[in-house]
Amino acid sequence: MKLLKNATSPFARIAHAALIEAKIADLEIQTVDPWADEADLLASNSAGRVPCLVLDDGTGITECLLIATFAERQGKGALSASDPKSLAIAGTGIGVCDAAVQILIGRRIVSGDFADHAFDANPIAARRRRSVADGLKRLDAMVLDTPGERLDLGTIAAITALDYVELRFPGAEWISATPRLSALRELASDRPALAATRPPL
Ligand SMILES: N[C@@H](CCC(=O)N[C@@H](CS)C(=O)NCC(=O)O)C(=O)O
Repeated sequence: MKLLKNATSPFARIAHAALIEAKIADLEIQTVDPWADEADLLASNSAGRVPCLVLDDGTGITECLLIATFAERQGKGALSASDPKSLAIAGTGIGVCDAAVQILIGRRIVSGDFADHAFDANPIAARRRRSVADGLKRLDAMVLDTPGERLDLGTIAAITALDYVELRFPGAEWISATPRLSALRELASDRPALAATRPPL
């Protein structure tokens, strides 16, 4: 099977990390640009977004949490993705990623360029910043002190959220420190699911 992804999408990272943690064999990775209307991506995902998992029979599974659900079932328990606390953390982590991505997309809608921050003055941008900041605070209170022997979906999503926010909003003064989540990230840093999917600096 083949995962269509790019290097920076937090959703693609969650899907990829879940597939690695679930020990899915013969996983091919195809890097695509979700903003370029690439034919391979549009053929498997009408929304034209990453991630998209294409099975050997051509079935396309979109949405990172659905891919994680598939990974959990295929992996026969190697990925823990159904414990209620882990699901609560995963949902909060995805909420942070979603709000952060929406700020980037807002910038692109307003000025056509991620680097132009005109959108950031919009009240919707302020709401999304609040979601990011409050979500990270909540994750900091919720996450495990140490990663389990196998990473669970909540831990994957929480660390992905922190890495993505730091990538997109380096040094932002509206984001508080996250000592527990940062410590968990450090402890889990060499786990293949995280190390092999880390976004570029
Ligand atoms: N809800 C989706 C979100 C996927 C998504 O928004 N991916 C972004 C990259 S971070 C994308 O492909 N954007 C291209 C576009 O919106 O056209 C998921 O959980 O997988």
